[in-house]
Amino acid sequence: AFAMATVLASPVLAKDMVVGFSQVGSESGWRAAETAVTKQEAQKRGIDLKFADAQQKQENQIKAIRSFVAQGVDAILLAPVVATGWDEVLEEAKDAKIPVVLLDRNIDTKDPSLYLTAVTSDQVHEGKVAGDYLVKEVGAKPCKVVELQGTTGSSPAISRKKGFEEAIAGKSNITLARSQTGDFTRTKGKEVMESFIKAENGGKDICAVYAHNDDMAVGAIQAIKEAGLKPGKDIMVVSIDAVPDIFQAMANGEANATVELTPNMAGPAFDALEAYKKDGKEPPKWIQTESKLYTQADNPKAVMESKKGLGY
Ligand code: GYE
Repeated sequence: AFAMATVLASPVLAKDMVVGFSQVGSESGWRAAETAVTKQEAQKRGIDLKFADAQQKQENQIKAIRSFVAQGVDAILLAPVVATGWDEVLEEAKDAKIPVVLLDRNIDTKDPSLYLTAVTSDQVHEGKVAGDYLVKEVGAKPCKVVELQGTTGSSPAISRKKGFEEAIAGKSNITLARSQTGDFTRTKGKEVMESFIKAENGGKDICAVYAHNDDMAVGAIQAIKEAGLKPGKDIMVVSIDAVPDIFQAMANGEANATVELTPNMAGPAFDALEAYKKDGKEPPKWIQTESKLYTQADNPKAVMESKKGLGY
């Protein structure tokens, strides 16, 4: 266990808490919403949030964490861009008795005491939900799938690939023909989809695109249209996040399904930190957020409207 509760000198009230947040960057609509919600949640609770945008670079995150430690913050939120390479800097935070909460992505470490808790979805499950949907829709038809992966080495890219592959395993009519990173961005998602289309008979041989996030799916939709094909019909589009733009695409019949990920990871993180700081109550090691499938049948326009105010 994270052996810190006993050494806390005096309880820190939420409104006196200073929390450093090392954010990945602003690669996606979901990420921008997470940043917005985190700032709102901090403000609501009277937490002084120190925000650092790492622009996708782990070295920037390491620098930010060191600076938070030097400033003596009460806690650190870390959305780790990649899964590996955190032990050294997290040991520094631990030595300084500063609890670290992981947000939305996991890390690979042999020492779980390096962080207090992780607020994430089950990313393997998300990939599985997306894959199960596709398997059901495709039925017995032959289907060549192309995959747009998230940032190489990030936990959601690794796990969403794994879960999807589990879902299509043993389905001999479904093949994962091509898979490449689109770095979770629209621009790269579009670029990579263009190259897939070129390599697959102008896109005519592609039956579905599975994107690890909605932004890449939106980029892919653009590429499919420019190739003269109909996204959502000629090529099915399945992704993850549930940002408003994908509901618009679903309402237009241009996307088929998405798996919802809440941008409010900070709420549960702050709850856990407040309880921990107040009476040393250790949270569970994993605070899991929900993963819900939405399709064109789920009134996408209304869902889109209901998302407003949640950081979107
Ligand atoms: O799905 C994607 C973002 O880490 C789970 O990162 C998160 C992912 C999210 O860029 O849009």
